[in-house]
Amino acid sequence: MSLTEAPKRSPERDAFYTKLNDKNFSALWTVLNNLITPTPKSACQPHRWEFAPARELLMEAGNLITAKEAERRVLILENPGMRGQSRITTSLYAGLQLVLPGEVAPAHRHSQSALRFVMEGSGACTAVDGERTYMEVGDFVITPPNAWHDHGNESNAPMIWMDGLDIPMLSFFDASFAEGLGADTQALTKPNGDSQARYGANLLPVDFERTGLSSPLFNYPYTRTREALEAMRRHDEWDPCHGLKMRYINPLDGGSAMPTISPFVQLLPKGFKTTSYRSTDATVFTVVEGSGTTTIGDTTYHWKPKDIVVIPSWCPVVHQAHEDAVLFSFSDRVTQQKLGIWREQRSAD
Ligand code: GTQ
Repeated sequence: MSLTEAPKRSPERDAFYTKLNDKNFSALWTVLNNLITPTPKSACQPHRWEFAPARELLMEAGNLITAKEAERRVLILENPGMRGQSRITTSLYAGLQLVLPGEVAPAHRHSQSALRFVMEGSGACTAVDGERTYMEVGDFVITPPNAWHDHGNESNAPMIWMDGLDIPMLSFFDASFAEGLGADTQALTKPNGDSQARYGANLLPVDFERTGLSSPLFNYPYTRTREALEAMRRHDEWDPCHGLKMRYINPLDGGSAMPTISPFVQLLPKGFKTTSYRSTDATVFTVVEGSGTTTIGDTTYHWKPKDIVVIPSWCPVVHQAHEDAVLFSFSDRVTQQKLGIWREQRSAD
């Protein structure tokens, strides 16, 4: 028996395998090398989606169906190695959502966690658990598991954001629950900015009791993120693999802002080239500012603002910034860390 090679077949063995198959058995030694691989083997492929053609298709969708009829008018980013499975990585889903002026995406809730990363538009809003937030380009917004949420656009321009959800992960665990509210919008029980005031000022209500694993903050505005990155570039050393890379945290415990998804933002200064890096969390990134290239294995992808790139597990990655660049990314790192299976390798050539 070998971890890398299956034993030879023979007519006698094949006959036995057929007999096993009829009784809902199979022989481990015929599949072991594919089950327990020396390093990650994934169907997930690296890929880049350019924003401009994606936007054209979204606008075409906008003429075909309303947000209300669609429930969510989203173009799913299908990983080329896993077509038809609604996955951008093995464990994560991503899509591009369009809400046109005057539209609503009706209130519903589900056990899947969602993040929004705003790509275009200004002043559309999402309501989460009785509170509304208005969204701007670069804002990172969370819908925690089982939270009622609806989206609206009272501005006079289209609003486009990237959705990231843990849909494949919950399918894997057969743990999907969902329901509609039966109304376009949920009742608002809190003033705008309530959670920012309560949890976003390094303060907590004195008798605060935690209810879920998600951050009590649900909008991380880009203006504050960008200011932080800019202030740090004057003092911090650049990390050879990451430039200046930050995690979006849950202020209650410093862990990931979301229970199953790790969101990040990073600054790469003009001319910076990272050293090769790989990790077991397949990562999706989108470009907020700047342009550059990312080499994944032996393929190089050029990127510019709003493009989306997926990096599969354990593929060596090198980023190069042609101008000051800001990348937003997300992966299942926090889940892998909770399970004790996450690995990384710096200088992964
Ligand atoms: O906005 O609630 O891309 O429920 C997929 C499922 C977005 C949403 C998606 C969803 C949503």
